[in-house]
Formats: sequence, C-alpha cells, structure tokens
Amino acid sequence: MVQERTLPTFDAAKEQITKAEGLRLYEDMVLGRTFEDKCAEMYYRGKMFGFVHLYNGQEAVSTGVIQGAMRPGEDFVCSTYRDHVHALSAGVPAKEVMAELFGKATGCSKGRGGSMHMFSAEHGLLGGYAFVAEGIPVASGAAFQTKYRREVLGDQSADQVTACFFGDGACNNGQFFETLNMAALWKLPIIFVVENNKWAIGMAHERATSQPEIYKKASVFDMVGVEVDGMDVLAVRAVAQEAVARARKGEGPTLIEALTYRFRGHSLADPDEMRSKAEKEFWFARDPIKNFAKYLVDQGIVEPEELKAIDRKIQELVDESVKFAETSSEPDKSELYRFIFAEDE
Ligand SMILES: Cc1ncc(C[n+]2csc(CCOP(=O)(O)OP(=O)(O)O)c2C)c(N)n1
Ligand SMILES: [Mg+2]
Repeated sequence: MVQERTLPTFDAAKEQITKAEGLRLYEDMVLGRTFEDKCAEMYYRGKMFGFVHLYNGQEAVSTGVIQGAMRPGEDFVCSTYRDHVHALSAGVPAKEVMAELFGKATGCSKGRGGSMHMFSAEHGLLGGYAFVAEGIPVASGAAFQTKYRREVLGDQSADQVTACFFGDGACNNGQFFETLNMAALWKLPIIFVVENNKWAIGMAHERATSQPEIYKKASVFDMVGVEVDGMDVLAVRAVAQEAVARARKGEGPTLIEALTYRFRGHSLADPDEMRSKAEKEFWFARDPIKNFAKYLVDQGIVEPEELKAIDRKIQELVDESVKFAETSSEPDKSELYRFIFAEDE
C-alpha cells in the first residue's frame, strides 16, 4: 500500500450549520448510498445491462458541492459515467434515474442513455459522459454560454455556475489541460471538481501521473487550486461555497481536488482484486455518511431518531423507484430514430 496522503484538516465545529441544512445534506447522501446499493441488487438480478459504475463512498463530494454550494436545478452539473448520484443531487427524481437504468421510456434520458448517460435539461444536468475527460469541454461550453449571455447579450439573469465532476484518471488527459487553460483565460464561471479516488480502474494514481497532487496543476493556469477531504461533507461544502462565489462574481474558475475513495469495484463487473485490504480499511473508517451522522448527533444538532426516520423514508423512495421502473414501458419501436437530432418546438 502506498503511504496515504495526509488529508487536509478542517474544523467542522466552526461551521454554522442549521438543523434543516444538516438534515438536507444527510438525506442527500443517504439517497445516493441507498440508490446505489439498490442498483447493485438490481444489476445482479439481471434487471439492468451494460456497465454500471457506482458512487458508494464518494457521496460527500456530490452532496457538498451541489446541495451545499449550488442552486440545484438552476446551475449546471456535468458528470462522468459515475453519474447517478450527481443526477440525484441535482434534483432529478430517483424514479427517473432508476427507469433510465432499466432502459425505460420514463427515464430521464428517455431510456436511450442508460447508466452512463443521465441527462436532464430541466435540472441543468448536462449529462454523464463515458469517455474519460469528455465532459470537461462540454461543461466549459455551458459556462461560456452563461458568460456570453451576460456580457455580450446583456442578460443579467445569466449568473449560473457550472460544476464539472471528473476523476483523477481524467487529469492525465489532454482535454483537462486544454480546457482549463481556456477556462482560466476567459474567467469562466465554472468549478472543476476532481474526485481523486486513487484509482483509474486498476491503475493506481501514483503510477500514472508525475504530480499526484492534482490541485497544484491549477497554478500553471494561474487558477486557484484547493485540496479538500472529500469524505467530509462540511469541508467540501466550505471550499465549494468559496469557489462558487468566486465564479459568480466573475473571478473565474477553481480546481477543487477532493480526496475520496470508491467503496466498490470500478464497475459492477469488476471483481475489485487490485486494492489492498489495508487501503480499503483506511477509507472505510472514513465513511462520509456515518461520520456526518455522528457529527450531527454529537453536536446536538439532531436526534438519532430523526436520522433513522430519513433512512426509512429514503428506503421507501428507492423501493418506489424500482416499482416505477419495472412497471414503465420500454421506448416504442416507432420512436427508434427519435431524439437523434433536435426537433422543432
Ligand atoms: C478516453 C477514454 N479512455 C479510456 C477509457 C476507459 N476507461 C473507462 S473508466 C477509466 C478510468 C477513469 O478513472 P478516473 O478518471 O479516475 O474515474 P473513476 O472511475 O475513478 O471515477 C478508463 C481508463 C475511456 N472510457 N475513455
Ligand atoms: Mg479515479
């Protein structure tokens, strides 16, 4: 096992967090975890096909950024093939994400996308992208149009910020360097969120990159780069709030490196034999949901019973989403060629 990088410290006791917000962040993370566990069950029961990449362990990143710092539904979110939970945090209903996984017409991409291609114009979800780093220029295009509408077309309502999520593996790809250069040059309203989970399938991060501290790469673009404990939802929320404020003020992008870990294999087809037991245990002990629950109770912000009630409510919601997906229709054959090109309004 490679020596673990020291996680940046964060003084959560100093955070001003209301009960309502604490419960909201907790609920969003529990939704992500419960949804993904249900996906694993459905996949192994043969209900969904193709590659399915789960997000277990990384919930504090999606929740901390989208629910903690953005305006879900108004701002833009761009994801990778590990996209179910970003879609949920952005407000796409669980039943539409589950139906998409089942390939049903009621799915958020009308059953055409599947696991790796969640999309919702209504929720500002720019898509999940299966090619590594593919979303980075797409997200930057969204940020560019916001700036263009505001500064060139004079549309004062164009103040959206885009959050672009991608993995450590994507940071060795040319699109990362080319796009970050332009985003910084043009001061685009975007935050680049690297979810450094230490692995790109079976390739350990340290073996693939000359500078493993990804946030430092921001400096060559004269961009702000920060590292954060990606297992601590309040720490993620704090850095994301700063980055979003910077972007909204027109001061340009931020590169946030969230140090995190996926609790399952790369995809549900991966036997997960590459990673050591010691490494997994190091990270399992940092489970973002368990730790946040403990924090909320220890600080006297919530009662344990309130958290259990959320767990039950979310379990019901996810069970309902499976019923909805199972009973929904498949896309009609007559629509085979629809949604390939844009249609007239
Ligand atoms: C351009 C491209 N090259 C290779 C692949 C195959 N591939 C799929 S996932 C992956 C690893 C990416 O790892 P990372 O960016 O760290 O994301 P994580 O899976 O850890 O979330 C690779 C190489 C791909 N999808 N696209
Ligand atoms: Mg990775």
